[in-house]
Amino acid sequence: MNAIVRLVLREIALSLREPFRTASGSTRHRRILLIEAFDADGAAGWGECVAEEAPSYSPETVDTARAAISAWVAPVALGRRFDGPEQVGPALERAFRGHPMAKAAVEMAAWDLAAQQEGRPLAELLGGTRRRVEAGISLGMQTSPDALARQAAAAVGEGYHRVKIKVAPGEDVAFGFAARKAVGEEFPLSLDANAAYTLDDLAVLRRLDALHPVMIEQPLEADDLSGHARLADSLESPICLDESVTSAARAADAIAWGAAGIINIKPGRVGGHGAARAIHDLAAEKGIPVWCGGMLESGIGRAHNVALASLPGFTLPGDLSPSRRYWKRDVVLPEWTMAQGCLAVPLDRPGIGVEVDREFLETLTTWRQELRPGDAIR
Ligand code: OSB
Ligand code: MG
Repeated sequence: MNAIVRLVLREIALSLREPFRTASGSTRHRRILLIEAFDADGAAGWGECVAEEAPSYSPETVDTARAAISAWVAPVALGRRFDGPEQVGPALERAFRGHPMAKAAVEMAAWDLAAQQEGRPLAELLGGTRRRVEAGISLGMQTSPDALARQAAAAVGEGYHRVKIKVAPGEDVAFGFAARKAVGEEFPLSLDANAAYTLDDLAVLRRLDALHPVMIEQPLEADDLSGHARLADSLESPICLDESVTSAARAADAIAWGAAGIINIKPGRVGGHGAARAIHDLAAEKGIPVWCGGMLESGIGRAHNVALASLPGFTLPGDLSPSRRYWKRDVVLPEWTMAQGCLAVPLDRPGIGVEVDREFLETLTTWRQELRPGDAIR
């Protein structure tokens, strides 16, 4: 691929239609860090950083990612000859430790850029085989079980292939029962605890298990692989890991430990498409189903997720909802839409397959920085 000669970092402010509450906090107004990677011919690739404002879901934040990209990621990516985008992730891994979300934002922009340079859809470059991907919805925590039940029933009516609800100690059993009743006995319902429980909560986790969810996502803290392995032995429901899986190496450990019956792959969490693909390949080899998670992304991050989810091992519906579920107006054209509970993989256009609405983006931009080879900002 042609070298990246300029990076434009930008932060935008984008408000969700409704606050999204999980065990790790509530979000209404998102600060989203976007990356644009240019080559010398003016071709551009887009990336989106999934870090949130506060270090609740992960240790990284929008501000740490901004700093890490300016000081450490950009100098590795800029001006360097890479044979292909698959070399960008390993170069970043060798260069410095941690900061997978900061690395992923630039790595993914490099994948889009490479796809643009080749005039091929990103999904195809990644090895995708699906023309459409099944959508699931992740419902934020509600003030009452009735309110959650209404949302869950509406989601089934809209055609989603899976409904996930957020649970936390004290807001779990009654909400879970209400959701199960609303979606019906056979419908794929899943529970996501965002690391809110401990092994001392086994009694309540057993009551949630009795709802026969398709999985219980990240019940215990991120670092606790052995705890998840013990829990997997105590419950019927498969345990899915999200926060715990920050790299391909960690995914390998989780599988070897018996800590992950299912893996939620978010390319933006694990260091980018290269690592996401490695986890996909390993999971397929070990017979572990995977699905593509989400982080309340704009249409740009969503495009990357859709492209990844088109790979053959993504056999379960992802947290991939259409634009209007999140935003009054998305930053891409066309916006992401859902038909028969699926998002179409844009295979008729190069790169991420959607156009960034630059005019609208300018009105949302709160901070901007340009980086060229040689100007690491420390
Ligand atoms: O745990 O999967 C999660 C959103 C932000 C941070 C973490 C998570 C989520 C979601 C929403 O569940 C998924 C989406 O629709 O983007
Ligand atoms: Mg999760």
